[in-house]
Amino acid sequence: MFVDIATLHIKAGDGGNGCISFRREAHVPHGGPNGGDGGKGGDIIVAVDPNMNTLRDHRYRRRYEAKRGQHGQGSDKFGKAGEDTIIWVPQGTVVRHAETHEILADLTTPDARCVIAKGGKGGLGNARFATANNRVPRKATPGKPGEELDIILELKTIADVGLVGHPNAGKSTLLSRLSSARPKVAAYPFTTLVPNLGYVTLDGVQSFVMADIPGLIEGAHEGKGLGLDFLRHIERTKLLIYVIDGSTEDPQADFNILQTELREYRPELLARPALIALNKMDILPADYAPPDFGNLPVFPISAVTGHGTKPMLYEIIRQLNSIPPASETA
Ligand SMILES: Nc1nc2c(ncn2[C@@H]2O[C@H](COP(=O)(O)OP(=O)(O)OP(=O)(O)O)[C@@H](O)[C@H]2O)c(=O)[nH]1
Ligand SMILES: [Mg+2]
Repeated sequence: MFVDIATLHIKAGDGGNGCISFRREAHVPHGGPNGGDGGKGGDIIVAVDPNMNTLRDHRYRRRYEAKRGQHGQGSDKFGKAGEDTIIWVPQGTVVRHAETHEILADLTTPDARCVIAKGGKGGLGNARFATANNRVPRKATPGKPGEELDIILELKTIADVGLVGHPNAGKSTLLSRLSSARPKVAAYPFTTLVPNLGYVTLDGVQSFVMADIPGLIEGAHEGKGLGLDFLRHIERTKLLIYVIDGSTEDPQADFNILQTELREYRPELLARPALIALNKMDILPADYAPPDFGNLPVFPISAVTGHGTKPMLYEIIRQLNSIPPASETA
């Protein structure tokens, strides 16, 4: 499970002030009050953008303000309301009050939106205060301040598919090939130090979430390399993809090492539906015969060129569709 968190400071717009004004026309001796009301300040609204998948964009924009309402004017002109500010978030985002941790909104549907900070009401113009006894009211009220608070956005994503492989096998390359994620790729081991998530689309439809995690080596369960701790990120995936570098001396032995390490971490992981992405086919001879990996389906691919990935994607979708949805426990 990947948890994305962003803390934002938000300030709704202040209300505009009411206006004190009197009619001044040559032929009207005692002009009455005509000060208009101030406009309402803009609200801060949090709304779902179904195309967003992470809170990444909010890490850099920490402060949101909505426009203030305009002040009232003479001639009974009301101030214009301030424009609302919309903070776009991915579906599934929970909005909390940063201090009390109270849930302010839980945006579960693709069209969910919620006012999180209300704009201040506009003040009243003096036209409102005219009475039989007071025809020249010199009174107007100021606009109310807009609400201001710190909020925490929280998004929990469960990856559907986890990539498991040795360092340098091409996991990050595959993720960047299949999704818009841009994890670092380099020709040395342990390039990936923290897991990356990508949203894989097939035939233009968002299909599933794929997680790229750091490479595993023999002895990882004893702490070698980066250890096994990051496997918790893929513990709840429905499907595992073993990314095997087909150009190494013994891809079969590489695969066995991966399985041994997974078994050491959690034997249940071996029972999880899985398939093999036999990678780097572009640098192997055309007559290369894939070794035997037991019962698992093998897809010879090139993460660099994308060759062979489409049939693998169809198989992934097929398998995901045949797995009943996992019950949510956390
Ligand atoms: N020729 C070829 N090279 C590839 C392919 N896939 C990945 N590579 C190269 O292999 C190297 C490692 O790729 P990464 O995607 O960083 O590998 P990784 O599995 O994420 O590695 P770690 O993050 O270290 O665990 C890079 O130099 C890639 O360009 C492929 O299909 N063909
Ligand atoms: Mg990597």
